[in-house]
Amino acid sequence: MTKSLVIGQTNVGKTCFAINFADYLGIKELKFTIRQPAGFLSKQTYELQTALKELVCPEEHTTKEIQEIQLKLPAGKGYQRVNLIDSCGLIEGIHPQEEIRLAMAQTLRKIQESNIILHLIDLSKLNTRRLKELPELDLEIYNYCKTKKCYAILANKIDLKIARNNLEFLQERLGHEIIIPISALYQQGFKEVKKFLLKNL
Ligand SMILES: Nc1nc2c(ncn2[C@@H]2O[C@H](COP(=O)(O)OP(=O)(O)OP(=O)(O)O)[C@@H](O)[C@H]2O)c(=O)[nH]1
Ligand SMILES: [Mg+2]
Repeated sequence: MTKSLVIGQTNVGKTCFAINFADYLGIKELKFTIRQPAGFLSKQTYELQTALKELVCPEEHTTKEIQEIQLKLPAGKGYQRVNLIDSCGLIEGIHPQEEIRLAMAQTLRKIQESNIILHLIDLSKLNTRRLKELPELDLEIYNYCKTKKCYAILANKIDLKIARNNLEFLQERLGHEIIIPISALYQQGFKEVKKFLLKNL
């Protein structure tokens, strides 16, 4: 089955996107397969609201493992299946906690195994940088994935005013065609994400 990895810095909205995108596709019960960095595998089923409450959080590194959900995308008279993989957020430099370092290494391994990369960038964070420059980590993901993988940037938190101002900067810097503006929280831009996935399954 096609594997689509949701990747990005910590706290950009990866888990919120994975859960709400599943909701958008009509999934009532979220069945996660959880892969710990040490290799242990478990399953967990959530109601939508419980998943949002327990797994989405303003703290950094809420997700410390791989969380996979199987999605069915309506295509013609049938469905196309895709495995949506939520991952531990990445940071620049070396994290002091071993648990997080191992989880980040697991995320990096998943890049190799995945067919499609959905790279989330938090638009609202872009202008906290003095030169309005893109974070090095996002540039590295972009440079690696754009040539090797089927790749899109999901420019997240477009519901925030500050984010809308920064979208233009991102588009100028990396090109319009690769960027899909979304709000993971309010399910905006999901039609375009679905279209992108269907085109590439
Ligand atoms: N305004 C706004 N907030 C969002 C959006 N998406 C996510 N958030 C908020 O951003 C915070 C982080 O969301 P998560 O989904 O936990 O982010 P993550 O990337 O999975 O974070 P880690 O697992 O900790 O790396 C939460 O407080 C969310 O409510 C969005 O589209 N708009
Ligand atoms: Mg998360």
